[in-house]
Amino acid sequence: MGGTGFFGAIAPIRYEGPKSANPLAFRSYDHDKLVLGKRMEDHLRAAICYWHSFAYTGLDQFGGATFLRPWFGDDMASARLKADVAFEMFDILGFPFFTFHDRDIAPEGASLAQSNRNVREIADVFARKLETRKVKLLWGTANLFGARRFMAGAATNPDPDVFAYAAAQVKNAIDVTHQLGGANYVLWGGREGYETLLNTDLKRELAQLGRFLKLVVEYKHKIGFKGVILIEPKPQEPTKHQYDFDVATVYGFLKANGLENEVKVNIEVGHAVLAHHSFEHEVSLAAALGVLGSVDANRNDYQSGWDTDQFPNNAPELSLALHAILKAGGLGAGGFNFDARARRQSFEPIDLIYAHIGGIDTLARALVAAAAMIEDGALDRFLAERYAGWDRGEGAEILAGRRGLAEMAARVERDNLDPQPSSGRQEYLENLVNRYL
Ligand code: XUL
Ligand code: CO
Repeated sequence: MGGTGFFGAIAPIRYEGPKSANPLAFRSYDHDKLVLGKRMEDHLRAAICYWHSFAYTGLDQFGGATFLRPWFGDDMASARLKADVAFEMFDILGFPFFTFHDRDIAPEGASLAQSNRNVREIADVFARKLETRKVKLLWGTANLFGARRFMAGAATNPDPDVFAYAAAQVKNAIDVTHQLGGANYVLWGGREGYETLLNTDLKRELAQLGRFLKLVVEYKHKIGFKGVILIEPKPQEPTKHQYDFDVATVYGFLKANGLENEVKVNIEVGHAVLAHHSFEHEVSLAAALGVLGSVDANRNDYQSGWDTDQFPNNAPELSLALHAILKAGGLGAGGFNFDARARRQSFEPIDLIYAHIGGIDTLARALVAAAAMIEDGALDRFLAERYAGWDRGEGAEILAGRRGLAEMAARVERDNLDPQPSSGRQEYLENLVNRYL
């Protein structure tokens, strides 16, 4: 037992293969294993998030903290202890990345200047730890939703001084993300939405949000930050109606602000479910629109209607999304960030480890199944054949804009066209997917 002693005698987790009964071993995640010619670790780019693992206390609507962590406190000594424990966990799990909000890593001070100094002080602690480790920063972000001042929104607040305060906080968060070599910077609009239109000027708020995003992009270029700016869609919670509802809504917003080539999306599995989409729908749409950035890996309860942030455990379901990601050429600078928390009864340090082992093993199994789908090619062949008419002849002419309604009408009538449907073969295809799992 070394360091803080928080994790006791838990040794670094190793791959032992699917036959292993050791609960402290990976059974599917073999980081060096080549999948479609690329290391598993490089496909998944897994990250441990700071907030759920080290800041969440176990509280819910009906009860307070159940996690009794020795670093729970509002002082810098606690923040340093938290950083030590966090990096011990990064060492144990060996994932290549981590993520954080500014407020996860350091306490708020008496002024924003002090709060920002606190964040920079812990970022310096991180910087020193990163020198001797392989773990890197996948993304940083600012918490613009927890503090009382943000109750009516950050960028979308009726008070421009709150906008300015949020901008000052984001500037600092981008600065430390840049300093730490972050691969991305995330904006999740936690309070960017509304409860009732009776007190909300929706048109103004959308314009404010657009201005804020433009400022973030401008600043990124000004300081030479090469990471990708990501927006994380979510349909509801905390507000009744969030402006970044889903991938389609965010894309429309980016287009309206001319930012579709500057900003991508960070898609969270549970948020897709809350928007009544499947995760693979959100991934496929983002890929089709050219804005697929990164993933917040978790799962949501299908009945609750609120955000449950559980660890992934359903490989068959995730394999379809992994298939879409592989077809899109991967996540690039993105990765799979475990935006997931152990349940409030799972309060022991070892529960954090079990949770992440299960999460990454699930992703690894889904990845291997998705790679088998690609290698076999049957799914892709089916699609290619189904749409082949668009690759040639009249289909290609229509797409290229060389046929008007009148010309098509003339051809259909002249040739007495009577198109016959062909089977969509859904059950056949579903059976096929099950063969790869
Ligand atoms: C909230 C959520 C956030 C973002 C980062 O539902 O997912 O944790 O991922 O702010
Ligand atoms: Co998230």
